[in-house]
Amino acid sequence: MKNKFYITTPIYYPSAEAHIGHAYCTTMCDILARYKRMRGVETYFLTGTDEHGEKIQKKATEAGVTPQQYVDDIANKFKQLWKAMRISNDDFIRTTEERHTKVVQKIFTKLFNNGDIYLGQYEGWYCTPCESFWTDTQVGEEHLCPDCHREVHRASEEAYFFKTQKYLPDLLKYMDEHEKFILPINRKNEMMNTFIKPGLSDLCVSRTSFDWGIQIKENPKHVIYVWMDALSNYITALGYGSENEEKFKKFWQDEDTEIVHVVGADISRFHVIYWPMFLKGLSLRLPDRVFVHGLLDLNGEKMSKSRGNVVSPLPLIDRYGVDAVRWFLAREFAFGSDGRFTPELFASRINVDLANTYGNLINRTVSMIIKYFDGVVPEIGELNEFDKSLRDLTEQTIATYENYMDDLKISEALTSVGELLNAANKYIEDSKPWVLSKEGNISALKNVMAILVNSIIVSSKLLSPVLVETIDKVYAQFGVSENLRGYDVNHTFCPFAGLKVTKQDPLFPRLDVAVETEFINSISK
Ligand code: ME8
Repeated sequence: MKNKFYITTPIYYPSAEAHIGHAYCTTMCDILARYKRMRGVETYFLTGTDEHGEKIQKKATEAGVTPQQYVDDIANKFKQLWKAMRISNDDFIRTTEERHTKVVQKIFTKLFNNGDIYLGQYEGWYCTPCESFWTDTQVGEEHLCPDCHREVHRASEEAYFFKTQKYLPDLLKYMDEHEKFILPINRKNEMMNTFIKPGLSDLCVSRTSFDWGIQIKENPKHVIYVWMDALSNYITALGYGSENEEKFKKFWQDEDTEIVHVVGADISRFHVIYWPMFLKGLSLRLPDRVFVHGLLDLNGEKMSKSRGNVVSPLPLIDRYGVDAVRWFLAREFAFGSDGRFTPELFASRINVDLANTYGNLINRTVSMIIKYFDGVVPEIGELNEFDKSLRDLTEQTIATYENYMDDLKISEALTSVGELLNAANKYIEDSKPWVLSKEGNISALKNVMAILVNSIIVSSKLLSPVLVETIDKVYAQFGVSENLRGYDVNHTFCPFAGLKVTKQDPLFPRLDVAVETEFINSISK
C-alpha cells in the first residue's frame, strides 16, 4: 500500500441538481477516502463541478439568469448535499474559479507549443446535451447519440485538435504495463474494442459557437472545449501551474501517492484515453487507476429529469438517516456493475442488514451483558471450539476486508463483514447463553459475551467508513473509551473487558416495505 492516496470523483455538471447516481459515485469515493485515512494513509479527496459549456449556457438563458448565477446556485446545492451525506472531501473545485481557468489556459499553451494541438476544421455529428461529437459509425443510421440516445445534428466549425496518435503508443504501453490501470479489468477490452481498435480520431478541444468557457489566449474567439477544461481539474485543484505547487508535488507527482479516479461508465473513455495523453503531453505522471463504476437506473428506467424519474438523496436522508442511504448504495450494488434502484430493494436492504443482522446483534448482546453481568463486559478465559471459530473468523474478516478495500472492491468488503455479523448471530444460537446461565457455567458465559463484544466492535470499525454516524452510537452503547476507538493495526483480541454497556434505542428501526415503497415513489420526480 502506498503511503499517500489521492481520490477524485468526476466533477459534475451543475446543469441540474444532483440525483442518487451522483450521490452513489461520491459516496463510494468517500468510503475509500475514509478507509484510507482509517488505515493511516495520508489522503486527499477531491470533488467539484464542471461549469462550462453550451448546455449550461442554454439552461441559464432559459432560466433568465447569467451562466455564472446559474452555476453558483447549483454548485451550492451540490455542496449542501455533500455536507448532508457526510462527504469528507478535502476540496471542492469549480471550473469557473480563477485557480482553474488561468492554469487551463497555460495547459493549452503548453500543449500547443509542444505541437500537440493544431487548428483545423471539425465536421461531425454533434450531441448538444452530451456536448460530444460522434462519428458516422457511432451514431448509426438513426443518427442517435450512443450515450443518451437523443438525435444528433451535423456540425462544422473551425476548431483546435489534439493529436491523439502522437501519444497512442505511450498509452498502450502504459495499459500493458499496468494491468490494474483500468478497473474492473474487463472494462479495458471495452475501451480497446469500442474506441481504440476502430481507429482513434484527433480530439476536438475548442469551440467557437458559444462563449461560456475558458478563452484561448492565442485565439480569443475560441473557448476550450469541455473535456480539456474538465479533466484538468484533477491537477489544477492541487495547484499545478500555480505559485504554490506543494500539494501537486505531494499528491500527484510523488510516486508514493496512489492516484485513483472514480468515474461512471458514461465518461470512462475520456479518463482512460484522452486524460493520460494530455498528461503525457504535459510530461506528468499518469494516474494509477481509473475505476469505472456502473450506472444506476430507477425501477428499470434510465434516470432522467425530463422523464420525471429522478430520486434525490435529501428526502431519503431526512427519513432514513444518512447511514441507511450510504449503506444501501455501498452494499446493494456491486461496485463496477450497473444496478437497479427500487424502493423495495432499499427498504429490504435496510431491514435485513441493518435492522435485523447488525442492529439485532447489538441489541441482544447489550441486553445479555446487562442481564448476566450488570452491564460490565467480562474478561475472556479459556476458549471452546465455538469461541475459537468466531474469534478466527473475526481475524480473517479483517484481512479479507482490507484486501478487498485495497482493491477498491467495496461491496465485497462489506459482504465479508456481513458474513461475520451473521456468524456472530449464529454463535449466540449455537452457544445458547441462556442455557449457560441456567447451568451456572459462568466462565463459558463470560467468553460468549466478550467474544461477541469483540466481533461487534471490530465489525463496527470496519463499517465505519460507510456508517459514519452509527459508529459513535455503538461506541456509546458499549462505553468504548477514547483509547480503544482508533483502528487497531495489531488487532488485539478482546481488549474490551470492564467497559460499561448501556441499553439505547435501536440503531435502525424496522421499515414497513409497502409504506416506504409508496414514500420513495412519491418523491421520485
Ligand atoms: O459527465 N448512476 O458530469 P455529469 C450512477 N462533467 N452514477 C451516475 C448516474 C447514474 N444514473 N448518473 C450520473 C460529467 N452518475 C462531466 C464529468 S469529469 C472530468 C467531467 C455519475 O454531471 C457517474 O459518476 O454528467 C457519472 O460518470 C457522472 O455522475 C457524470 O456526471
